[in-house]
Amino acid sequence: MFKDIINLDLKENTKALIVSDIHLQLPITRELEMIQGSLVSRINELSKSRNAILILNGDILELWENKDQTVADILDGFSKLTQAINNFIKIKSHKVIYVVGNHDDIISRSSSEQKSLHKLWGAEICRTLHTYIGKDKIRIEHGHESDSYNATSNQQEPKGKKLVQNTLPILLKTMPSLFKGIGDVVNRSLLPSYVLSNLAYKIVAPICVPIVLIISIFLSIGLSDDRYWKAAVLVFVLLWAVFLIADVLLRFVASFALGGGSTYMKKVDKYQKEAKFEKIIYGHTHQGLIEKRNKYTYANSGCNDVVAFPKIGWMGLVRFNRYVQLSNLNIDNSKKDYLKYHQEIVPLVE
Ligand SMILES: [Mn+2]
Repeated sequence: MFKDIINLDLKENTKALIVSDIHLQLPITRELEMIQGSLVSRINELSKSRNAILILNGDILELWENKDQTVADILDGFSKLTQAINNFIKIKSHKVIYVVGNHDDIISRSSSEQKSLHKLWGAEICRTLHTYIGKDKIRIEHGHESDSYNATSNQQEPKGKKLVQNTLPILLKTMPSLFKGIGDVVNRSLLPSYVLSNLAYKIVAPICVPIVLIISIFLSIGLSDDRYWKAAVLVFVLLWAVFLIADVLLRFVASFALGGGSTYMKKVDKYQKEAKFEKIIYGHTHQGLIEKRNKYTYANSGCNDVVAFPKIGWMGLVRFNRYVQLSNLNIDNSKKDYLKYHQEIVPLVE
């Protein structure tokens, strides 16, 4: 039931909707309910086309974080989405293709999970989807193999999986105020900034600053020596400067060390030299876009998930806001410019 490569011939006037990185898991939160509603309406819209394909480009299900949840559990839980997909495949010329990602990689190895996916969503399952439009060879993959932290080729368990399953739960348990929500940070070079901003806004500013100030003022009055409160203020000014400088330095180091950004794109360029294609459609990074490279076009289907973006906050210290990102790529092979990216960003009120 699982194929390494599916070759797909697109009939004339075919529309394809490509979505990825939804990380569906139970229980259904307010954000997941919003995402489900949006997906249902996009699938219903796609259903109106006679020839239509729904391409689920990996990490649709979150099977790393919750090892006890099965494909069937999650698909049954998201009943509105399952219903919409069932209505979609009732039409004979419609197809659902599930490309396996890293967070749902178990599907590529478990035939019972493949059966659930086939039975409940009517999906054909693969690692790579190949199709042609005109002279263009288009390769559709989740994209984790071009990410050294999540590639499966070199080692048994990718580092990303160990991080999600072993390291992150410990950090969340011991220091929740610093690490909660870190998985929503899209840009890897900002991961240290996220921890630093939590340290500044959740611990230093509301707890440490008032306590030290009160004690120093108390000592200044009690001992009639104003050097105490002056020393405390000086320490905080220095600390503020340290935060600003550390943020810049850590961003710089992380941009090289954590494998995102240009490091990732170099791998994709290298991959194009081996696999030869005119267009590649990835997911995985959660950063949706269509970009012309030297010899090919790189497109990314973004994500349908909660994301955290930085902004400059109080006294120039970076802070993060959470949003729901709803994105997809569309293929319409009746058009010359057949590939389009669309995204919506909905702010979340905490
Ligand atoms: Mn992924």
